[in-house]
Amino acid sequence: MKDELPVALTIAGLDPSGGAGIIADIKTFTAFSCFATAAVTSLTFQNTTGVLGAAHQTPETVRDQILPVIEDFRVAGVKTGMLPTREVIAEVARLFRETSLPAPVVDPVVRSTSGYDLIDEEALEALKIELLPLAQVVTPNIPEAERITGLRITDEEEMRRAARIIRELGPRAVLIKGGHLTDEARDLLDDGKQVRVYSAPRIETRATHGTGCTLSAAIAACLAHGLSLHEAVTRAKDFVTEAIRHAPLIGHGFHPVNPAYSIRYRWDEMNESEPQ
Ligand code: PXL
Repeated sequence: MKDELPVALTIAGLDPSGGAGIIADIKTFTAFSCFATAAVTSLTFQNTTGVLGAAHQTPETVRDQILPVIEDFRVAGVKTGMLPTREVIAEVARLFRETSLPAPVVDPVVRSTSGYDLIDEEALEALKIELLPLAQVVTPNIPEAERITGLRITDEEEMRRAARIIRELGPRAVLIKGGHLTDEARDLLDDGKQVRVYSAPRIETRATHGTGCTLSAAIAACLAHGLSLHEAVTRAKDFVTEAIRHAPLIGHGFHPVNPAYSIRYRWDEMNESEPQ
């Protein structure tokens, strides 16, 4: 029987202001009826206006968070987000090679929306060499795809070329998010057999903090439920559009998306029945 509540794991950074990183991932897993688990790779200091700094975890503390979880639970879906150092990436890659963890959705987080480098240059190389070959799917946005390939990407043809180059690094599939490019949010999935384009209306908004984290977590959750990658991307993209639409306009910078828009413990129902 399929698990009703499959366990999903995020290995990512903590954004204490709640918009991105593991907090966005946990909300997303929960919205997709997964049981959320999380290992912190870096404690960042930030709000919606920018990132002030970060205290990175060590390979040992990352491993020591993950091992007890996978010894106890069968993890059905995994995503990785901010992996700040070469050493943390090497350890995470080793865990994927040596344990029962399923192949991850890798969100190759490089820089925050506000322009802060969340990982260093050595870490980018380690990501390419050590982690991408183990990925089920890797989900760069345009700037990340440019950093990984060294290409300038200004149109869909160049997105296709970049996807092919990234696929040659070893992941089973590559999803390049074209949101930075055109009037539509057009994403391109290359799985080696087929190239598909997924399109959604681009919403004119400053509520974009956490979109990448939410998308990759939603894909991992759908894969944990046993959906195909195509179905997972379709549902995840639709979910991100809704999370942007329902974003609370809080904070003075890029507002956080709201992956919890559908989660309420009878809140509306109970408050509606209360006398004014
Ligand atoms: O959106 C990329 C991202 C991922 N993870 C963490 C972040 C950010 C952006 O700020 O803070 C922890």
